[in-house]
Amino acid sequence: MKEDGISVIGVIPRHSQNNIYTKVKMPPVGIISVLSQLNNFGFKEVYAIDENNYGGPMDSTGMPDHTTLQKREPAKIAMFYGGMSNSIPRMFSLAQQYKKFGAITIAGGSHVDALPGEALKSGIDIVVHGEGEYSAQEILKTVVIAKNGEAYFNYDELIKVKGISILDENDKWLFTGKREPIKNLDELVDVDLDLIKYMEKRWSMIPVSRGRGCNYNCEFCAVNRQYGRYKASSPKKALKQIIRYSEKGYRDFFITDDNFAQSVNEAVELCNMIENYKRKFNKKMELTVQVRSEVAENDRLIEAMKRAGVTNLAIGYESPINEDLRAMNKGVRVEKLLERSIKLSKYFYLHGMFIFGYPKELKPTSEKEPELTLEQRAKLYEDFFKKARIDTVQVLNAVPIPGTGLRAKLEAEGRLLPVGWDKYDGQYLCYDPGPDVNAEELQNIPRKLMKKWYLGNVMNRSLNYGNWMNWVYNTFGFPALYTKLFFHNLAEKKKENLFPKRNTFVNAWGDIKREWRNLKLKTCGGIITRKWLKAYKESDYPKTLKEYFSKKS
Ligand code: B12
Ligand code: SF4
Repeated sequence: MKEDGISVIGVIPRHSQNNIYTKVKMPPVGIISVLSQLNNFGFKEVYAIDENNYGGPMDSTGMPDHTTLQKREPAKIAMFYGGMSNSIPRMFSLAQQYKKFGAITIAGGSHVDALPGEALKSGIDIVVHGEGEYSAQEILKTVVIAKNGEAYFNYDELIKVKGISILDENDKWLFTGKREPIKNLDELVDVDLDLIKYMEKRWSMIPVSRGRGCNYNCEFCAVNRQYGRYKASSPKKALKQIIRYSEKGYRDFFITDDNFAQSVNEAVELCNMIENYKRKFNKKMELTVQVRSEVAENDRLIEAMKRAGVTNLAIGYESPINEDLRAMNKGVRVEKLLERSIKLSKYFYLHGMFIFGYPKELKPTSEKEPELTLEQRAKLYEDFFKKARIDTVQVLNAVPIPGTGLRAKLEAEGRLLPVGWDKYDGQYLCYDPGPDVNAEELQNIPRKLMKKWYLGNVMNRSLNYGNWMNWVYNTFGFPALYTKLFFHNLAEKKKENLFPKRNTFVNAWGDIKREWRNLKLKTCGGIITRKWLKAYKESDYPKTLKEYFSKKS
């Protein structure tokens, strides 16, 4: 930290707590990457706080106390992560607070990228579209520091910066024009997570961002629209980041790319590098990656991932119904999803992400076809979880995220419900499903599915509270469990000629580990699910939903 000059704060606003990932402490890398590029700008201090992992001073409402933070280290530039819609109300209230402190407020991320006008009216001075690293550098070059220490930007210079939105002299929205995407991600300064101060806990996982964008274009997703086709930094750069944090004692890593295997050769190269590093320095490491099910088609990649220490795959299955997958433009069929998932389950733990009741276009009565009921759909989901051998599941309502084709469609049809951004976390229905679907039932089924998965059926929830029976069985029935799994694997091995090969002895141990792991996660998931259900019941949302539809009818 320098003695004089002005300071810059980056803020990751508190997001919804109704999420299966609530307990996972991991910062979004995008804003930290932006801040990491500001090293040589002569600022007194550049630092960040993550309100989702925060142990600093608190205010009387139990939220991070920015007034005290400002007293400790006044920041004249406040940068906000605006990529998560459910944290947007918090971001706006912080931006207004920072404006009162006299700071220039800047935000980037997929939400503000899609809705700059809203942000500019809610306390944000500058919205950065797309990738923020070079735009932020250029913006900050236009900042002028007055003799009294106040900071403001040079408007004439600012409007020359491409890829930003501001309000012009007449308070009208002004977009400065499209910016070219960053060509060489290797040239960026490495992401420095140490910029984040006042942490409450060590990170659960270290996020490593190698690539951006996606070659698919699912209707409900903002990625392709924000970034376009996939591009990535070199495997060497990602390895450097992994080594840096491995040397700080971290063992769990999360590759944040939407599809780790988008470029198979580079994914294999990175895996080989990680394997070599682990072997050479005798390091233990576990990696979680997000992939599409197509990864099952490539044995060379599966083998490399296994050897590198990839243990968890997060897969967006989305739906076990072909009609839904087609409407989403997911580019896969259920039969393939199932076949691939069964294969992948033999090598990895699978986390399945699902959307329930995907909204269809409203059709005139004459064109309507008979549809599955919501109950029938729910049953298909439950069957699929089991058949696809998924370890942990997440079932959400479809969220009309800003910047997606889904939102554009629902908006054009006048089907967006008047709910706040805080409800955009997948736990709440945010759109009108149309006259043939019971909105209340549609709202409740995803949570029922989660409840059943993590807490069991009614009988299980009362008799086997906290899964105590399973804990007892796993602990004392250990030899029986091992023998059962050993013979099960032996029989499977005879039936299937799997490649990469699996060792029956080792795999029985692996399966026992899986039983323990899943039991632990189910028990934790059960606690989180109970909390949500309680929070939901106590919230005003069920009433809002009822009132909206009764008024409409
Ligand atoms: C990794 C990831 C996760 C991880 C980790 C999250 C984390 N802490 O990073 C996990 C799995 C936990 C997760 C969970 C969820 N996620 Co998520 N996630 C992602 C993913 C795939 C990558 C994020 C990332 O690292 N991107 C790479 C960086 C480099 O890009 P970036 O963040 O966009 O940042 C760049 C620019 O936006 C800009 N920028 C960003 N901030 C700022 C700030 C300033 C000041 C400036 C100048 C520029 C700037 O510059 C950056 C660098 O170029 C994104 C999709 C995506 N590709 O972005 C979804 C995404 C962010 N997730 C999304 C969602 C919805 C969720 C969930 C709510 C899903 C759910 N219902 O469970 C949960 C919420 C978790 C929670 N607790 O609230 C949505 C958010 C959309 C929205 N408007 O709300 C996204 C965009 C995916 C989508 N569906 O379209 N997620
Ligand atoms: S959901 Fe996944 S596969 Fe589909 S566009 Fe988004 S990132 Fe790509």
